[in-house]
Amino acid sequence: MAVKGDPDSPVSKGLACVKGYNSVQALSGPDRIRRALVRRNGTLVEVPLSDALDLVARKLKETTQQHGKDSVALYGSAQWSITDAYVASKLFKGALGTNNIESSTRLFGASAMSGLQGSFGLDGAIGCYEDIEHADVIVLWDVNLSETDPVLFSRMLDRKRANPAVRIVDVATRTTRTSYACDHSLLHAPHAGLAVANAICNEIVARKWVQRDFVTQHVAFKQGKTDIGYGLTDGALVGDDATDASWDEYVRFLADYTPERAQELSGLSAASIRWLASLYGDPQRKVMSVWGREVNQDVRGTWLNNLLYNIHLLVGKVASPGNSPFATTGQPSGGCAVHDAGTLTQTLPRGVVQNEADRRRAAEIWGVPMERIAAQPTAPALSMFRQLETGDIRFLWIMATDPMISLPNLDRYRRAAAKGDRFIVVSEAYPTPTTDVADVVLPAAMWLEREGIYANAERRAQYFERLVAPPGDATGDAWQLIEVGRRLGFGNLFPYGPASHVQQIWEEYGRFHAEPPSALPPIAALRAQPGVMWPYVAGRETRWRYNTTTDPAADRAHGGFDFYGHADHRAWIWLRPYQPPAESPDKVYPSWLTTGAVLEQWGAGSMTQRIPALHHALPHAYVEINSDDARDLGIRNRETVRLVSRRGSVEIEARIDYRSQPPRGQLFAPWFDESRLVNRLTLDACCPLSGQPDAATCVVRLERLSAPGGP
Ligand SMILES: Nc1nc2c(c(=O)[nH]1)N[C@H]1C(S)=C(S)[C@@H](COP(=O)(O)OP(=O)(O)OC[C@H]3O[C@@H](n4cnc5c(=O)[nH]c(N)nc54)[C@H](O)[C@@H]3O)O[C@H]1N2
Ligand SMILES: Nc1nc2c(c(=O)[nH]1)N[C@H]1C(S)=C(S)[C@@H](COP(=O)(O)OP(=O)(O)OC[C@H]3O[C@@H](n4cnc5c(=O)[nH]c(N)nc54)[C@H](O)[C@@H]3O)O[C@H]1N2
Ligand SMILES: [Mo]
Repeated sequence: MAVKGDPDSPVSKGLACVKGYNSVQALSGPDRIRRALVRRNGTLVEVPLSDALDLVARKLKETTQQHGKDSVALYGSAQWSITDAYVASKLFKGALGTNNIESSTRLFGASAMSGLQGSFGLDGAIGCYEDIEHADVIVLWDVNLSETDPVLFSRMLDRKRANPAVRIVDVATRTTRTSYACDHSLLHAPHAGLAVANAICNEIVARKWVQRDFVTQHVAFKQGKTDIGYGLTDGALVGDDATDASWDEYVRFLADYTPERAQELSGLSAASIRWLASLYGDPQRKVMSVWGREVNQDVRGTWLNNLLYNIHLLVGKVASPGNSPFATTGQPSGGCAVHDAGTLTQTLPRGVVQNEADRRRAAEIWGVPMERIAAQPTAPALSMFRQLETGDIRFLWIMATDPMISLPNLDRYRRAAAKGDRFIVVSEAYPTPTTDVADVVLPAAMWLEREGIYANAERRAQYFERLVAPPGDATGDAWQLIEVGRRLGFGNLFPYGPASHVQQIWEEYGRFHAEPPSALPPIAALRAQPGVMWPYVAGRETRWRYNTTTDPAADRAHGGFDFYGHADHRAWIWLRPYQPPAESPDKVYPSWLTTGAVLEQWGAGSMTQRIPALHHALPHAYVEINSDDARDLGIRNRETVRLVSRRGSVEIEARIDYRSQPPRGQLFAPWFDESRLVNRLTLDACCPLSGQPDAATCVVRLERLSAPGGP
């Protein structure tokens, strides 16, 4: 087995990254889980798969009988294929009748989703990757694409190489390999995006760069709640209660955000802010903004998404080739839209549980009584683990994700999961810190060992075949869920065959999305092509939504654009103020720590650490220190230091002038390494509108372990 990029793929154009080229080796690590495991007297022992599935079904039934249907929960993943996700939602929401289902999507994409819904009324990207080939300016807000999406970044650099006038600007908190490859690098303090984005809008208005016709015809102004807190105690999502605002009110609101004030809040110079605004404001240039996890992972992540849309809406640079505000998202099914297939507590395969019409549609397609689908959302991801802590949740099934590494404030949730009377099922391919707390482990078939469909950030559904047999008793996640559903007596809801279930499930899911705004391609089209974008209507995919020349759901009666996601057919500019983060540097914890991904390792490292070339290239996490700070502190390259936050501490190797350079007072550490759990330090505050944790940035103290300059 070997891997090559698919030259016919319109996304990768034949390229793969170093993880892609080595990916098949992730299937054959020596400690691959091949059999089901059940914990007996403290140790996991092999059992026949059907015994393990019987036990899972029995525990599910017992727990709901004794403690009610909301005492069981499923924590899944955007690493799921869409068909896995759909079956999971059907089993929990449609069969068991609990909304206790969440996924890792909450950790990276929830604010992208709520931001799109606030600004446009629907989730799913507006534009597409092809915008790269049309843009004159590409602004990267916080994404370190040279490490986290080198294939997409290559496409941007190709655009630049072919058209030297194209400008790529990196707006970030530290200087990375991405910054070096860009034309300009602008640094600002963590959590200052709200101030910078509002100041750009202030400057666009002051310089009269606003596209008046577009704004008059297609935009409405809205005010939301401002006293929303940090989601620390109550996990319930806060609603926005939009009220109308006027243009004059918006201009008065922006008056607080002069470039000079934003400079004070962000450390980015007023001149740089004015220059950035001039790129957006220039009527001759098409602008694409790309942002990722860090914009979303903010206690005001929804607001920050809204503000980035505001910039594009003011200058009318949206929904046309090259004019594109674009949120990239992470894991394979990370496009934060319909393909989530109902795997967040509030979502159904289409719409939300609070909406009666959405519940009725789901009940009809699933063939269940409508009353079975609970009308109130339950606990978004971190609250789900807090309920495990309190005992409100007693049975938790974790699939295709490794929360005992990836959750923030990790010690708290590791303790919760380890409590004696909690029953934890983990579907996994390898032993991980999450299987360490499992009572049952179900062996998972991985990518290429089963059929499936992923959907990427540009709304492109991509089909993959089963190419090799899974090891031992390993099966796909959907099939495990189906087997447990049948054991619970819901066989009539899961009438799928072992070889045909992916096609059957995709067709059933397609019934949720039969109308133009979100119509899905048939599986035959997916099998015939390397990916198809939805909305897919009359055999054609949609590249730019809301544009009446390209989107079959948009109505020309509204002019060039029809923002049909909102009942008023307008996109909304939100008045979102700057507010400070949940914690900021102080005397005791003087440094910002930002965390993130590195090229060689994926997610929690369980797959890439089993690939020898990647493991040897970067076996362990480290902390990067600004070289001047390191000299002042007497810290030498590669000595071990201790990082301490309000929540925990980690001993870790110091790196100076390594692959990136944090500014003074700032540190950076990747979080992939199970032997150096960086998430013991991070904070579990949330954006209260989206429920997404602000997991990636917190304040810490750096301690030396040896005498200055010593060994
Ligand atoms: N501090 C900090 N924390 C973070 C982040 C950060 O930047 N900083 N990033 C956050 C982000 S963006 C994300 S997306 C999350 C990611 O966090 P996780 O979702 O925990 O990370 P992954 O490594 O993608 O986890 C996937 C797991 O599924 C297993 N697996 C692979 N294929 C299959 C399959 O087909 N079926 C099953 N059942 N299992 C399979 C893999 O072995 C792996 O253990 O972490 C978040 N946590
Ligand atoms: N090699 C590799 N690639 C991956 C992944 C992986 O695990 N490994 N995971 C995939 C997934 S699931 C995701 S979600 C994406 C994530 O990919 P990206 O969105 O690129 O995320 P990171 O590299 O984790 O962090 C981006 C940058 O944000 C900076 N930053 C921190 N705080 C702030 C802030 O307040 N404001 C601003 N403007 N910037 C800030 C950080 O220093 C960091 O350099 O990558 C995907 N690609
Ligand atoms: Mo992610």
